[in-house]
Amino acid sequence: MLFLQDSPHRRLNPLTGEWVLVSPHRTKRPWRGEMEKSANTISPSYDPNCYLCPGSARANGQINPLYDGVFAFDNDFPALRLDAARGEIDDGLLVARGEAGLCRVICFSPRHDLTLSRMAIPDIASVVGCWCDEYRTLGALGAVNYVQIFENRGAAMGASNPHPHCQIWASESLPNEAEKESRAQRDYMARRGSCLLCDYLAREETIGERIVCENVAFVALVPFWATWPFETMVLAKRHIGSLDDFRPGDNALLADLLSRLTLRYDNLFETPFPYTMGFHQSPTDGASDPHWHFHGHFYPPLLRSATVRKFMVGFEMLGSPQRDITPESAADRLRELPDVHYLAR
Ligand code: H2U
Ligand code: ZN
Repeated sequence: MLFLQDSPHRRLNPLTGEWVLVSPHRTKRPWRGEMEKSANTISPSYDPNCYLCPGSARANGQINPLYDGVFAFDNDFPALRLDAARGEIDDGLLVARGEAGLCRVICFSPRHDLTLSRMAIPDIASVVGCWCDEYRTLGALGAVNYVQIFENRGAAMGASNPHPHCQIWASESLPNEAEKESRAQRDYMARRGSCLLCDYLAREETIGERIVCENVAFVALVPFWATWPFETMVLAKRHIGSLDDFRPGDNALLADLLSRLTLRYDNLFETPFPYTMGFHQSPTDGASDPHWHFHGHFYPPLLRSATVRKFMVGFEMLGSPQRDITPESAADRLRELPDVHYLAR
């Protein structure tokens, strides 16, 4: 299919029903725009001014314990509260509803200077174990119907602190992305009698050209419909709906995959690679969701170097997202990188 590599075309994201414009012929265009500052400063392993380090005082005055593994706490500035007012308006045009929920912060490590990409796999497996516990505990709350785990890494993605951490927002409603993906997976299963992402993964395993790395339980690939230059998806190979369906051994296998993917990202431009990542999984509303397939998304903004990022502006804000380098060439580049971290070589 030559047009996919050298001619403008649109690709459909079957999880959202949205199109991305791919313009592979544009990759040689000169760049005179903004250069992001390289973030290659080495952090200390403990920062007395960091509110996430063990023993530090947080903004609300609480003192963190001297934790030595993973540490989870209620966000001191939560976007959602369990005691939100129960208001509702709907006149057909002005529609609003009170939204209950809660927000957590998870520190991955007591070490201020580490990142997932540089943590030992058993330590990342403890983070995965914490995500499983949080998904179960938060999901069991009557007011919580969806649990969104996400990490904003790097100043370029708006992270407020380099200490390795993620957030969890547990909400009453399905957020927009989960809602779109839920509908698409449900419709696909109703139409075809099989799972959208199981079928997609089988296709990608046969073709092979968009796969970045894999182990027996998980695979990382650049989706056919990726919008960010080095966007990837992490897919469970078994048809499981959520972290609640993990078997013994899966925590370490997801940790292994996350380690190999994130250190490839760092190796790409030899810089701590910024991204927003997170997992999409079954809602916790008690309904049966056989159509849901557990997966993660990595959305990194960097395009050509540690200092050149992609902006989603112009046509992308008003029309559709657009990319120049093809998902296939992004996958080639990521796959060929060594899976030893550049700082450890
Ligand atoms: P981000 O780096 O992704 O913004 O996450 C940091 C979160 O930590 C943010 O949501 C919370 C902020 O509200 N926080 C606390 O809960 N306590 C603090 O003392 C500072 C920051
Ligand atoms: Zn810290």
